[in-house]
Amino acid sequence: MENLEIAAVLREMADLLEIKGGVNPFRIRAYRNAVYTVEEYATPLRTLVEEGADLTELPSVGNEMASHIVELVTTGHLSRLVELAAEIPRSLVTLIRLPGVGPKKARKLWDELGITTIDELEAAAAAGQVAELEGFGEKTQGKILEGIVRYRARQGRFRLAEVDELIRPLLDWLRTDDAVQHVEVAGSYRRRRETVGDVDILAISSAKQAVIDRFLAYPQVLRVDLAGETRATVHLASELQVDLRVLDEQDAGAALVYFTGSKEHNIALRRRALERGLSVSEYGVFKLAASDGVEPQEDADLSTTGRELGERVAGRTEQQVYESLGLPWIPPELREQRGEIVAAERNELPQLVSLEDMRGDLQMHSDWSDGKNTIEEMLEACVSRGYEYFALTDHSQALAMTGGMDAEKLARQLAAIDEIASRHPEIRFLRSMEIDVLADGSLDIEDGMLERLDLVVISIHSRFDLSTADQTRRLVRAIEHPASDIVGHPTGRIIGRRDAIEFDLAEVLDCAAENHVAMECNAHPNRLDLRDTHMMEAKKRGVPIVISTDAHRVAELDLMSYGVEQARRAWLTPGDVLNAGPLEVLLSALGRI
Ligand code: DGT
Ligand code: CA
Ligand code: CA
Ligand code: ZN
Repeated sequence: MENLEIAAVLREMADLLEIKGGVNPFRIRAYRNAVYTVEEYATPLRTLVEEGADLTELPSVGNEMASHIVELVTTGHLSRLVELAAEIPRSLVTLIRLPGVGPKKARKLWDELGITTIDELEAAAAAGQVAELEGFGEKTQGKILEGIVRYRARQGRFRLAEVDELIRPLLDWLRTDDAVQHVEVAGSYRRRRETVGDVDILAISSAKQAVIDRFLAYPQVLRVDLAGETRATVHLASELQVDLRVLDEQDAGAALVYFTGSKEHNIALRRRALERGLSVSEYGVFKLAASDGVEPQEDADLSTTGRELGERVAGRTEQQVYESLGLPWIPPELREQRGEIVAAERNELPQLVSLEDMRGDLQMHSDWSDGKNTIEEMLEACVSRGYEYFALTDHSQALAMTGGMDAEKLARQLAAIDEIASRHPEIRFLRSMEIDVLADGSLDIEDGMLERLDLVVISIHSRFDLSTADQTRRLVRAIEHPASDIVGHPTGRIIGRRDAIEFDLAEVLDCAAENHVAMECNAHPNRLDLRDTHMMEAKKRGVPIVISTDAHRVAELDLMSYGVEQARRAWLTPGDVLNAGPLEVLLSALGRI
């Protein structure tokens, strides 16, 4: 069992205990803290269990949690959960994922209306029964109905980082088999889309059945949906669907192009091939028998073009496939039919930014607000990642639950920073802060303090519900503040959980360009905010982008790769990303020097 799956069981325990009610809050917290530890833990806990390590040495893991983890790893299930599920319907935990439904409300819905599932809740809310319950009301009922629509919309899609975590051990499992020559993941995963529907794995082997057998024997396979001679489809315990195709080496390039997609990109390639008297499919690029002027067909599979296939001209590598169509190789992140084929034809594909280009991280928190590490630990972690500069951005006071700083606390922090920075000349310490944009667009700290900062990040953390006009006005006013440099996670969305706030994107971007304010691409895989298409719009309007992790602990500094991947999907080059460049250029683009 993978860490993510162990964490999911412990989280379900905590949720069920909370819905049950009357449970000591410390017990529930013990589960939640353990969830955190397990999710964050870099190596699979099963290896610790196999080695007989003492799990209680892990942070927030006591005897009870340790024995739960051992039971899960060795048996695949948790008897306490089975017992609890006999008392409380497990499906109730899905209800508390909806906005406006906490554990107490879920319990009440079950007690009073017998609701145990989202479908039942939807029916009851649509019939107006939910509003009548004490403590609910019309507003909550409306919010619940909206939440259900959104819940359904995202169902079945996994965040990219979740997929990374689930799929890496499976790839290792396949790669250690002698029958497997090479494994590659295609599909939306390879295009680094922010969410992934299913995972498309391609394996090269001359012993196909052996590879299929190895795949089906993966311990996390929950059920087998299809098992053929060269392909199989399974669901993992996490409910993630994985397709495997086993290929001959000579077909690998063509298959990789085809299964990487996107579908729209494939269709455009196929049309281009037909115009050149060629046919492209997952099996290769072939000459078509003597052209008789048949019109290229828009969609249909190649086999249905009704023309004879001639000589095979490409298929072993992706490079060859593109070359046979008169194109340079196109990076997977660009294969979304957003102009990449035209750009490739003209040899105008962008030199995409890469992780190695990044010279600093411009949003992170320390234990002065809601971060878990000290300032110095964060600094040292930035040094060890080879950064030239970094910005420490603890919260302002409006975010009270984060220990946000008022002017007095900031003054103390600045003194502490002076002392730490003086001992670390190896990296440039940017004194910064993530300052709340209040509902009226003013900033959550005195102007006098802003002058003492090297860099000012402004973010919205409240009043997500303002009208489009008010939200636009709020952002414009904040961006126009002379101290503002970067808008943090500009749309505030949390993937699958909270929608983006509504504002006039064009107006806000134009205002940012005019005021030398950058937009952040928040690299946290739950946010990825701005998203790819918004960043393309920002680039078009001359707004600089920064990519920041918003790390709340040292390990999260490594989330930078997710931000970079989204920036690549937005066609950004190192020149478009301020923190991929030298500090002087960054500060000058922000009007600081
Ligand atoms: P997903 O799984 O929803 O995140 O998105 P993809 O892009 O991974 O889509 P998927 O898994 O349905 O198919 C993988 C690739 O296979 C897709 O990107 C392109 C190719 N493909 C699938 N269906 C078609 C099709 O009907 N026509 C063409 N030309 N290609 C297809
Ligand atoms: Ca897929
Ligand atoms: Ca698929
Ligand atoms: Zn924030």
